[in-house]
Amino acid sequence: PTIEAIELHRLEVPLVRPFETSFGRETAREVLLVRVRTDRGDGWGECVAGRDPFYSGEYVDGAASVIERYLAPALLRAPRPRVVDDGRVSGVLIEDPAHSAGIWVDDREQHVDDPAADATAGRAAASIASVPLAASVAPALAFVAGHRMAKGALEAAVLDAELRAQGRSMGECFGAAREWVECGVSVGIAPTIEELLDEVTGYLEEGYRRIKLKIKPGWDLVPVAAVRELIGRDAMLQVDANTAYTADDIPLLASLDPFDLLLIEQPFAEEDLATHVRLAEASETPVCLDESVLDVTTAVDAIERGATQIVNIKPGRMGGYLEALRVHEACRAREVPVWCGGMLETGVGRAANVALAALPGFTLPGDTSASGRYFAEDLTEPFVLGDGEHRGQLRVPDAAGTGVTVREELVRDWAARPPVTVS
Ligand code: OSB
Ligand code: MG
Repeated sequence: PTIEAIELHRLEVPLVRPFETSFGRETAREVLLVRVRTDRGDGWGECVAGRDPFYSGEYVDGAASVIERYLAPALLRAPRPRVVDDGRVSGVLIEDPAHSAGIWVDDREQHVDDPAADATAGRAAASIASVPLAASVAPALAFVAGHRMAKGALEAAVLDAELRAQGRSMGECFGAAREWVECGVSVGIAPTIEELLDEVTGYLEEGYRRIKLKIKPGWDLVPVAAVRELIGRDAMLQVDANTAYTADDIPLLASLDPFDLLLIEQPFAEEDLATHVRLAEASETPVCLDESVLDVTTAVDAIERGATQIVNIKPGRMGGYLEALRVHEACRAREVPVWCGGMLETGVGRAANVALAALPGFTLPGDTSASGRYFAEDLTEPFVLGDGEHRGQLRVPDAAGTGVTVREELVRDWAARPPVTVS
């Protein structure tokens, strides 16, 4: 396909209940959707940036601005990618006037005659070569520093359009290993312990397989102890601090060990791997990075240094699904379990996350909750937890692209600003 225009849609979607973390409280999701129009049909992507630059430096006004001013114009002018598949190597070559040799997208050359070549790497290499337009997005946008969430939204929209044109699903493209994925739920900081326990009870009744509690200084040991007592020894429980602690808190965090948590997520600052290493050494509970993992390079570095024993994969934070696939592979090769994080996505982003969570390295339940955990009404057909043998699971969409349909009347009705078109 050829990209003809890029539209930005800004919406505000109320949350069914406020979501409070160590960095703030949200009562509505400010959504930025990107629609890519091509000569072979459209694709949609969701930007995961929040209203404020509190989780990371990115925020939705900034993402919309950088897309409109820099990223969308560059993508519309980008050279067409060329697929190279000569039986020995397969990948995507982008001929860039600034690089005499062009840019080679796939970093894992697949030598098909090499018996030592890893079968998983081969599958992923093939999947990238099958979506040359999506694979060309990151290189075309690399001249802009940072802004991974903005770039990831564009890549997701291009990937959706390209796969729809091929009649292929995201799950098939990514290499999904299952048709249903196990779901956890991320539980915000509550006004009281009683309200927290009520909320957790409701989620367990709905079937969620794992509870994640948001914690911060002053809201940690007591809620963790209360929820562990409520749900019993065997239920999966983990915590997420969103960078709220410092090195002085290592003894306090290590004192969570008796509660048998699956993991403790990002207790310290994004750039502070060293303190995460110290906690990992001082505590039995595995440390899991979220904010610190920006791409495959930072993921491998954090693993090798001992700063993370488990990785939260959020494609938006890593600049897109194709980089998320690389992180998944790197973790799998090192036997590091991964799980799919969430950013309160609507059905647009959720559909792609659920497809990603079906990959073999995703061995822990993700923050891929049902639509109803966030919204009374979703922008797509809702994601609903299964029952019977699929209790606590979501089905991986199998129709082309994301596999879900954006309800355009809702995009209009819930618009917070007029749409912007770049062409
Ligand atoms: O740290 O995982 C996080 C939501 C917004 C920003 C950051 C985070 C979260 C969540 C919710 O924990 C995950 C979800 O249910 O989408
Ligand atoms: Mg997190």
